[in-house]
Amino acid sequence: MKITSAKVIVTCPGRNFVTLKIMTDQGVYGIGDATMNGREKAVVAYLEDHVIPCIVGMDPRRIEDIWQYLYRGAYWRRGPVTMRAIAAVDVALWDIKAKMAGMPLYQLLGGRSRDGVMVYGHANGSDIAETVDAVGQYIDLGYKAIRAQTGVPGIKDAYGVGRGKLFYEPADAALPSVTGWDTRKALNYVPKLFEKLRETYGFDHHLLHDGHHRYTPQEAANLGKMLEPYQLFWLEDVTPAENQEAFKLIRQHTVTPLAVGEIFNTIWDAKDLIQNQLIDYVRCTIVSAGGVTHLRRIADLAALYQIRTGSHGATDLSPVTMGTALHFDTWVPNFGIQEYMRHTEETDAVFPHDYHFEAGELFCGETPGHGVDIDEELAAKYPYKPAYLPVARLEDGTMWNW
Ligand code: KDG
Ligand code: MG
Repeated sequence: MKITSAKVIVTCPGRNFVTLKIMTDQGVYGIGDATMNGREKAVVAYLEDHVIPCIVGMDPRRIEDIWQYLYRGAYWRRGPVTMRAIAAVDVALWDIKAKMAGMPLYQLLGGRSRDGVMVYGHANGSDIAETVDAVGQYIDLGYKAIRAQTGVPGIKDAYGVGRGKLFYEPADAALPSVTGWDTRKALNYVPKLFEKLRETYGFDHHLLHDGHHRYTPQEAANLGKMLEPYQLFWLEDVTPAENQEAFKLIRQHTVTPLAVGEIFNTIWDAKDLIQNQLIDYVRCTIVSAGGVTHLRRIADLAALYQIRTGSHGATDLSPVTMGTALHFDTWVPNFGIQEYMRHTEETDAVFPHDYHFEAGELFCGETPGHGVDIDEELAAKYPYKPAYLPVARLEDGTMWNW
């Protein structure tokens, strides 16, 4: 069996997505997601100029060997562009293998470990009252877990506050828009949101919060401690994780569970955090961390330390990643939770898929493969549109972490 050709499809049904389609001499094809929010074309060039010419003619059944060829063979290891390109190939090849086997992907991974996959949705508002209402809407929709983000008085466009309902798109301008940040104001305000949420809805639902890399380790420890009475499911990306040791300080001061990993690309980014038991959930997902083949290694390492998965699932991860992640979640023994930020109707139409939401859980389908396709004709109607994530500055103009 041979790979005969491959192509990259870029489409913007409300936001940009980069999709790789691999064709074979047996008529079976597979698709993988290669989207990198705000830097899409870098991955397109990597795939078109440096990956596709190498894999045409290879045996698509040799998934592991092709993964190693692309990782070791590039010499330049790791990094978000390389690992997304590898992920796109890997997912397309798993799709092909599962289609050839006539099985849904989760069966090839080891079979079903659970019926449904608990997801969390994004509730947000411009202030506490609006966010409390938004959380109520998710509860009415049957969600068991909800991430809550609020605008903070005095901060321009605090992270996570959207314009739409059930989904929002942070990459919203042809050049990065400038948002603000002030840690003191956030530390004074965010705990009040969770106090109000528990007072209003009690303790039956899981609540989550994303710090989006804004706090220093000491400030993060302080936030974790202040949130303890509200029993969060997790506090996410509370400080940047390039220095994995930073989490020691946070861990020494708070029992609020910690989640990290949506911008990690390899097991090496998470190794010290996992082996020193500095986190509770690892948030790497299919597209950013080298596909199914590599994510499985991360999850297996995490399992040794009772750390569970919590795959990133924002709107910039295409339905191809969501579908594949759901097969992964259905199998992985140390599953924690899956993020689920809904896509627009336009996006769902471009990527026909067989997963569905019911009572706070997502269910992958039984179609052979990962269950997600791309309607190329429809995709062509939505040409690429430059869109960047915002940047953040402190009040005095200093650049901060968005
Ligand atoms: O492209 C960036 C988004 O994926 C990110 O800001 C979303 O932090 C995020 C989350 O937790 O979903
Ligand atoms: Mg996040």
